[in-house]
Amino acid sequence: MTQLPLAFKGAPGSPYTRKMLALMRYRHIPYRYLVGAAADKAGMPKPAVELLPTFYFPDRSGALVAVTDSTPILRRLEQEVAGRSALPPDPVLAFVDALLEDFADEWVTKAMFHYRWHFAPGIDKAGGVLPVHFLGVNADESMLKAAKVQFSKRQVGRLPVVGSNPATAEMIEAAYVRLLDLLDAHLRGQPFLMGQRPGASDFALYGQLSQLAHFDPTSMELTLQRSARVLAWVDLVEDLSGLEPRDSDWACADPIAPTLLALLRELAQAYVPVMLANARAHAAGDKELSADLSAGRWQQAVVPYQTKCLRWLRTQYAELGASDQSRAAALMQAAGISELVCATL
Ligand SMILES: N[C@@H](CCC(=O)N[C@@H](CS)C(=O)NCC(=O)O)C(=O)O
Repeated sequence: MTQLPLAFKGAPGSPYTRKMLALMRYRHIPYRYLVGAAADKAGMPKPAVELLPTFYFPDRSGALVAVTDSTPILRRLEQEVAGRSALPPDPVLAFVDALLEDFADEWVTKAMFHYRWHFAPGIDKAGGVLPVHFLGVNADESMLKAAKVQFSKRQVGRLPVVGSNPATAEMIEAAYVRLLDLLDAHLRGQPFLMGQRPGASDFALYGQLSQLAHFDPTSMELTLQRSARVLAWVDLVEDLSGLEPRDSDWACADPIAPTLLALLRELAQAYVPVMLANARAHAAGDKELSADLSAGRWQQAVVPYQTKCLRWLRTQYAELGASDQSRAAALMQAAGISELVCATL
């Protein structure tokens, strides 16, 4: 059983940290937020791959174990802490929620990384601010200056790893603008992706937008120009501790709201073809993937972790009962994204 308050390591500039913080505030899960170096100073264990956030859960003997990956952790917290669930009870809506959660985590994050490390004002701001989160506000100025140079260089160097390069930059930016418009249209009808109460996908999207709309200067300005509504939504999802959700507040999966279907259609533009191309390239032992999108050719390094994400989604789909699976299949078809679960790799 989870020991509360739940300790975890994170940082304000990490979209997945922000996803989990907002989730825990909404779910009334008490937590201990160990920012930057605090976890190491407290002697917390290290995970196999150091990622933010890292959660510390007790094993059977009570010893703390470091655990990463927000998506399975969110589900583990549903098992261990009751009430105020962020997972829809209708299995078809839960599948839609998982799809949109993964889209935010694995696709929208490309926009987040691109806007942060592609444009000079973004590099300057992130390079200046983010190291302070780790080194402390009272860190020595010369140390911060050196960290700024070193950290920015490392992150800019990772742009191609997440898929931002001269050929894809325009595609990423156009996709972000489309997302803002789709989200704006949806939020005119209901306050969350999942209806009158938030689901996992709301927190995942919030996590990425906490940076895109509120930190990185180029995307901040763009977000405000395009939709003050989306910007305000991010402010609100940050702390939903006062929302009193009811069972009847979940969205309906059939018929699905036209604005939610429009968002699912967006997944066909790049997320689905890139996830499939990634899995195929990984299975073939290739290091690079390429996918022909309607906007042009997408090329980037293979991301092995995303083959795991695809597998999770396919398992969730395969485990749907027969009638739920045909409801989900009809939805996927209407959105033009059936391949995600049907294509043989
Ligand atoms: N799949 C992970 C992703 C976590 C992740 O990528 N975190 C980033 C920061 S937002 C990180 O720690 N990157 C490692 C690094 O920068 O070295 C999750 O859902 O939590």
